[in-house]
Amino acid sequence: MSGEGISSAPPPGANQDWTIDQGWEAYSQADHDVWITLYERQTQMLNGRACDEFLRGLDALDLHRAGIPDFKRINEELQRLTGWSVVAVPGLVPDDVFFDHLANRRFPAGQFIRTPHELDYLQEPDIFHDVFGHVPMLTDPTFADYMQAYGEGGRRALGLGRLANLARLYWYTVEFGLMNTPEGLRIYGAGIVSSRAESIFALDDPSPNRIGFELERVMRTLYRIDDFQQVYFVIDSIQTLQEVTLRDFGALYERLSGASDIGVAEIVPGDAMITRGTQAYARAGGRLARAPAG
Ligand code: HBI
Ligand code: FE
Repeated sequence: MSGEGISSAPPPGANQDWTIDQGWEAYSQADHDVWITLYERQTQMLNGRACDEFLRGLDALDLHRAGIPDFKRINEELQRLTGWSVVAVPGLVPDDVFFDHLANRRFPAGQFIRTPHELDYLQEPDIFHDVFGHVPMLTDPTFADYMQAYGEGGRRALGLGRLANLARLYWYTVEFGLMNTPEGLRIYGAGIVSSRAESIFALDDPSPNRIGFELERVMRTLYRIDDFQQVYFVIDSIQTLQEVTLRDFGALYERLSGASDIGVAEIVPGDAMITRGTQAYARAGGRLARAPAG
């Protein structure tokens, strides 16, 4: 998630906007098998866990069991549904490049896939996280607009020096968001839906706090990139998320520049508690401190 600074040059072989050819024909059978393994274990689990928008998107794109999808194929349907497309990139791209793609309704997706030895944890976003995790939500028209607005807002935040605040909004919504529905809590965050262990932890474990989404609160909250989250923020719907983030953030950034950060396990006055977590998991040292993920 941490970009690599502004205006660094693209790596050799990449275009000026950091895109590369997906090179779909060059994936090996072992690469496709990793996709199939991950795809099957996630889809089995996500009924009743992922939100309807995500599950509908997965169906619409027909991210089938045959292996790594060809972007040419998914882009036809994605273009038709919301005008978005997926473009291949080598890995993390600089913040300004990332925002420019989003503002133009292009989602940059890692071209490579993890090895069979790192099915559960890897640092850089690969094609499974990016395509399975992010792209289904981009078939939802409201979420599609939210992501474009994030790209536009990102360019603005960069200019104003408030990117740290805006990145927290992305983290706690696009990556790790939960949604309150009449059927119960559901996942919409890509970092959760693309992880077997966190898809269970985020909804069922007594450890993390689950708190009603409040924009300013979220933008003040630190996050961790090395383990399961200690707090999840819960929206009522994609529509309400889009409505509260549509307004101009100028005044908000002013207030944030004088406000203190909030720790990952902190509860502050005004929090709408959905679950008060025990934090038992984090206190016991977490996953990565104990043993390699299995
Ligand atoms: N690049 N490929 C890729 N994917 C991301 O999610 C990403 C990125 N560059 C920067 C970035 N995210 C974040 O720093 C911003 O959302 C703040
Ligand atoms: Fe992501």
